[in-house]
Amino acid sequence: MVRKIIMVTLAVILIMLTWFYLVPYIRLVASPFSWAEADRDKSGFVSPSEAAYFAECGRRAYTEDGKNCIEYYALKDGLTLKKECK
Ligand SMILES: [Ca+2]
Repeated sequence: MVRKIIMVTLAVILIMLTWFYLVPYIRLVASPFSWAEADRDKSGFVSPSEAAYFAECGRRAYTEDGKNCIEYYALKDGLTLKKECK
Protein backbone atom coordinates (compact mmCIF):
# COMPACT_ATOMS: atom_id res chain seq x y z
CA MET A 1 0.00 0.00 0.00
CA VAL A 2 2.80 2.42 0.92
CA ARG A 3 4.59 1.55 -2.29
CA LYS A 4 1.45 2.39 -4.30
CA ILE A 5 1.10 5.76 -2.54
CA ILE A 6 4.74 6.57 -3.31
CA MET A 7 4.29 5.63 -6.98
CA VAL A 8 1.15 7.76 -7.31
CA THR A 9 2.88 10.69 -5.57
CA LEU A 10 5.87 10.42 -7.91
CA ALA A 11 3.54 10.25 -10.91
CA VAL A 12 1.71 13.39 -9.76
CA ILE A 13 5.02 15.20 -9.21
CA LEU A 14 6.23 14.14 -12.66
CA ILE A 15 3.02 15.36 -14.29
CA MET A 16 3.23 18.70 -12.47
CA LEU A 17 6.91 19.20 -13.40
CA THR A 18 6.11 18.34 -17.02
CA TRP A 19 3.21 20.76 -17.06
CA PHE A 20 5.12 23.69 -15.56
CA TYR A 21 8.54 23.14 -17.13
CA LEU A 22 8.12 21.23 -20.38
CA VAL A 23 4.81 22.44 -21.80
CA PRO A 24 5.89 26.13 -22.00
CA TYR A 25 8.90 25.11 -24.10
CA ILE A 26 6.75 23.01 -26.42
CA ARG A 27 4.34 25.92 -26.81
CA LEU A 28 7.26 28.30 -27.42
CA VAL A 29 8.52 26.12 -30.28
CA ALA A 30 5.07 26.37 -31.89
CA SER A 31 4.95 30.16 -31.37
CA PRO A 32 6.28 32.79 -33.83
CA PHE A 33 9.17 33.67 -31.49
CA SER A 34 12.76 32.54 -31.70
CA TRP A 35 14.72 31.39 -28.66
CA ALA A 36 16.75 34.61 -28.79
CA GLU A 37 13.57 36.70 -28.73
CA ALA A 38 12.20 34.70 -25.80
CA ASP A 39 15.39 35.26 -23.80
CA ARG A 40 14.12 38.52 -22.33
CA ASP A 41 17.00 39.15 -19.93
CA LYS A 42 19.63 38.08 -22.52
CA SER A 43 21.08 35.53 -20.12
CA GLY A 44 21.64 33.01 -22.91
CA PHE A 45 19.00 30.69 -21.44
CA VAL A 46 15.24 30.73 -21.85
CA SER A 47 13.80 30.09 -18.41
CA PRO A 48 10.43 28.33 -17.98
CA SER A 49 8.84 31.64 -16.98
CA GLU A 50 10.22 33.35 -20.09
CA ALA A 51 8.97 30.49 -22.25
CA ALA A 52 5.52 30.68 -20.64
CA TYR A 53 5.44 34.48 -21.08
CA PHE A 54 6.07 34.22 -24.83
CA ALA A 55 3.98 31.09 -25.35
CA GLU A 56 0.90 32.86 -24.02
CA CYS A 57 0.54 35.58 -26.64
CA GLY A 58 -2.18 37.12 -28.72
CA ARG A 59 -2.01 38.56 -32.20
CA ARG A 60 -3.62 41.60 -33.68
CA ALA A 61 -3.67 42.60 -37.37
CA TYR A 62 -3.27 46.22 -38.35
CA THR A 63 -2.19 48.37 -41.30
CA GLU A 64 0.87 50.62 -41.19
CA ASP A 65 2.05 52.69 -44.16
CA GLY A 66 -0.09 50.56 -46.47
CA LYS A 67 1.49 47.34 -45.23
CA ASN A 68 -0.39 44.52 -43.54
CA CYS A 69 1.19 44.00 -40.13
CA ILE A 70 0.71 41.66 -37.22
CA GLU A 71 1.45 42.64 -33.64
CA TYR A 72 2.10 39.88 -31.14
CA TYR A 73 1.43 40.81 -27.53
CA ALA A 74 1.71 39.10 -24.18
CA LEU A 75 -1.60 37.97 -22.76
CA LYS A 76 -0.21 38.45 -19.28
CA ASP A 77 0.30 42.22 -19.47
CA GLY A 78 -0.58 43.30 -23.02
CA LEU A 79 2.95 44.44 -23.86
CA THR A 80 4.03 44.22 -27.49
CA LEU A 81 6.39 41.31 -28.08
CA LYS A 82 6.95 41.55 -31.79
CA LYS A 83 5.69 43.29 -34.91
CA GLU A 84 5.86 41.86 -38.41
CA CYS A 85 4.94 43.76 -41.57
CA LYS A 86 4.70 42.36 -45.08
CA1 LIG B 1 16.80 34.37 -19.92
